[in-house]
Amino acid sequence: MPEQSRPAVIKGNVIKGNLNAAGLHFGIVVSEFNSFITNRLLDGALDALSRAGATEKQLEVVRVPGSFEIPITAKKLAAAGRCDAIICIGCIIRGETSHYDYVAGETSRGIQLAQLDTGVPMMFCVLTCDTLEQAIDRAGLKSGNKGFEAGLGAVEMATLSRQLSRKSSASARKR
Ligand code: INI
Repeated sequence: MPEQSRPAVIKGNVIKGNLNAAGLHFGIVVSEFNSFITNRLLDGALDALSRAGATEKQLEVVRVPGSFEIPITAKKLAAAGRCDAIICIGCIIRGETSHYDYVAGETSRGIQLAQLDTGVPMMFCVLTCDTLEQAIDRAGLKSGNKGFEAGLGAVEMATLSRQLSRKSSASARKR
């Protein structure tokens, strides 16, 4: 018989981000393709950042032609060293050809590589939808605004990242 797990008697040192944007700097990369949707996602992200206490001085918005151009732009922005987190906003809608698969696949892969290469957290706020209606639902209608969620996620990851960097430099000093 497998041994039953018992309630934990120790909690461990839990490290978690918070929703206070004070002293942080954010980049937002927005695709112009399907701007009817991406501008609404941008509004949602800005709303979340402002509710977390961010002001305009703490933000920079960079516009790119399409989602495919988001990864290189986010990587360059991260490499410039100003941003604690970057929000990547796009909207890819399935068409009649396989173009969608290439754009969606490379955009998500590129954003993941960009955050792993630079160490700057990047929020994946790129909608990948079969229909325009699905995109509208996620840009402020039935399914909330994914930009707002990404904005909160950016603050949480930026504050978490700062804590982790402080901890690793403190433990390096002890050695
Ligand atoms: N870019 C998008 O952001 N969404 C789309 O739905 C889309 N479609 O369907 O083609 C799209 N294509 C453009 C692409 O991102 C590049 O800008 C283009 O291929 C030039 O590199």
